[in-house]
Amino acid sequence: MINVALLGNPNVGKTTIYNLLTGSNQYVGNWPGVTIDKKEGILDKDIKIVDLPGIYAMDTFSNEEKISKEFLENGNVDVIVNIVDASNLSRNLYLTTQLMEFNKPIVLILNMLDVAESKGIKTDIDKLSKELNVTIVEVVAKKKSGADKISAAIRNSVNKKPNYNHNFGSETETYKKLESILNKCSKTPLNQKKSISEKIDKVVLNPILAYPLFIGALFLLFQFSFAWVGAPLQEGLGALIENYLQAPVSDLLVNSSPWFKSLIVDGIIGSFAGALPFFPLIFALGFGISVFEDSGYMARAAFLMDNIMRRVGLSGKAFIPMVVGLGCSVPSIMASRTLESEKDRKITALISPLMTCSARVPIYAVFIAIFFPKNAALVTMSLYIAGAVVAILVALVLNKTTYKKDLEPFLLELPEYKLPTISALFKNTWYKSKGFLKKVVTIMFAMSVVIWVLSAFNFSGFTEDINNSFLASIGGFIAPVFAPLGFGDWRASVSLLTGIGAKEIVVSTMAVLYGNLDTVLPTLFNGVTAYTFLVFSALYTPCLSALATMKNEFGSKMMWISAIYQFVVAWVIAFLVHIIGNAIFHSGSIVEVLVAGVIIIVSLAIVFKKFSSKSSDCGSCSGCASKGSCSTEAEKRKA
Ligand SMILES: Nc1nc2c(ncn2[C@@H]2O[C@H](COP(=O)(O)OP(=O)(O)OP(=O)(O)O)[C@@H](O)[C@H]2O)c(=O)[nH]1
Ligand SMILES: [Mg+2]
Repeated sequence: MINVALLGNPNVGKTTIYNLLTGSNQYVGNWPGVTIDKKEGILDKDIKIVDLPGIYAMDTFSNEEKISKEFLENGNVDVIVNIVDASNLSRNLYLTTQLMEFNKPIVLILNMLDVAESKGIKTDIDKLSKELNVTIVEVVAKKKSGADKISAAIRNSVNKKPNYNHNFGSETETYKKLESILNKCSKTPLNQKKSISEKIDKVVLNPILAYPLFIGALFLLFQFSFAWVGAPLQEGLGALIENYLQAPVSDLLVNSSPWFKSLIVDGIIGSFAGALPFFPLIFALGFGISVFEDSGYMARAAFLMDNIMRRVGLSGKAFIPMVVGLGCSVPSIMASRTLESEKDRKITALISPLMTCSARVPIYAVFIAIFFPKNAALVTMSLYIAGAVVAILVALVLNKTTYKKDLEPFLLELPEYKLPTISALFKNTWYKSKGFLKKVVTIMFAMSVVIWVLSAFNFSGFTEDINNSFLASIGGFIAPVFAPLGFGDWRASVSLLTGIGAKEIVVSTMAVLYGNLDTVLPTLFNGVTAYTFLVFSALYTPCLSALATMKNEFGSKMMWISAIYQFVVAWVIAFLVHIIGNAIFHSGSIVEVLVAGVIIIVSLAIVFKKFSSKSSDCGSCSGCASKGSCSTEAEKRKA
């Protein structure tokens, strides 16, 4: 077996090439730090390929970079396949010079030739290959070609003794030698036209337009997924299941025992009817987020958020795990590995699950369709924003109390904008949404049956009156916790409790316990309590998988902190929403409410100002002082 390690700077296409070589489907995205763990695959039966997190240089600090470094130092590596971005050679080859020190055969892959070409960069490959004494293969990995060339180059070089003729010396000396080699081998046009990315950034990062555009993009995302795709398809699918599955099966079982009919119709089909129709919505939302990620806009959003993040003591990089959290909290907790300091990693892992994950989306969809159909996108957006704002406030408090430490520089590289391919978009969307389908047929199905058993029986046997069931007794016990929030109904409490297993289960439990949600929920909730329920659902305790991930990454103490603090925060905020909502809609004059509202907002602003002090610049390079961020890692290193 030939052991090959794929190494290179972040976001140069390592995973794209890994997928190409091994036929795998690992996640690819247009920002640095997508891969955070090593992955193994096989090429032609006898070549083992290991995909690794991107790494800028060997003197590395973040956790995922350490994984690559340690693998190279301790792992079994016969050939290093070093992938470089042909449009950014000088920075990429700096790592190559460091890889040479391991004295292993290197195959250098020049990827992104299309981008280099569009920038007018021309490289003499033969010359460069001679200068560096390495085999070079040119590819455009995105076009899915070049696997044969790479495989041949690996076989050719595996038994060759490396003979690297450059001693690159210290960091600056290095850079100097590399520059002189590149001057000989590569030509970049002097009057380089502004690249398309630069032109787009003039608008997207414009100080006045950037934030309205960001909010507009989010609004469009929710309008598209909730109102345009989610709602109509949800209704259609729901009707299909009801008319063509639930009703006929119910007719079929007309002569069977009531408990058996109830198990099949209410327990099993009821739970599917309560969950499956949300799949189009989750798919559409995943699609929209994938467009943000693949196009390169997400990295810009992180850049825009850097200012706000700094005020709460975090780097803009923390925003990426938060965006990942819009899909699922599990990868978002893991994505916090890309942050340099332990403090940042812990805070980010604690706040990311406050972002609305896709599993919470069905809860929003059910309540919004019933209570706020005319303002679907606005109400949805308010819940997403609530998650983000609470996350930022929690970070602020943690930073001021528990995890005090100096700020680190923001080192997120802005990738080129790329037009995402349809196949890549669908792959990424499927990656985000397949978990929902899997849960519908596994945990949700199983939980629904358990819920049905507990709701259909008591010590005397089968009961048609759900209020006499085992579950009613359990629910009655926990319902008082939620009574001050306005939804002390035991069935709502039980649904929230099952949501700690997985958030998708909340609606399927409601479907089993309430039957037809459209007719029952309006008798138990009004606009204010419905919104309060949504706010609580948006913020409370992450699911068991997220808590297990927290334990794996940070230990059990963090797991318990995460579970308990989110419950408390959700409860307190939902309580405030309930009181304020009632004040606005159910009591007092509008003037009283407005005055009270202004007083509360001003007080919150004072508290926020008191806690947050604008951090000074990191001082690492002049770029930070003027732009608030290093545009490239290399600039920082050079500085
Ligand atoms: N234009 C162009 N884009 C490419 C090419 N190869 C990969 N990409 C895109 O570059 C981005 C990064 O690709 P990845 O394969 O995730 O890069 P990576 O090196 O694994 O990134 P990290 O895991 O973050 O270190 C994705 O948007 C890819 O679609 C190419 O040859 N040309
Ligand atoms: Mg990768």
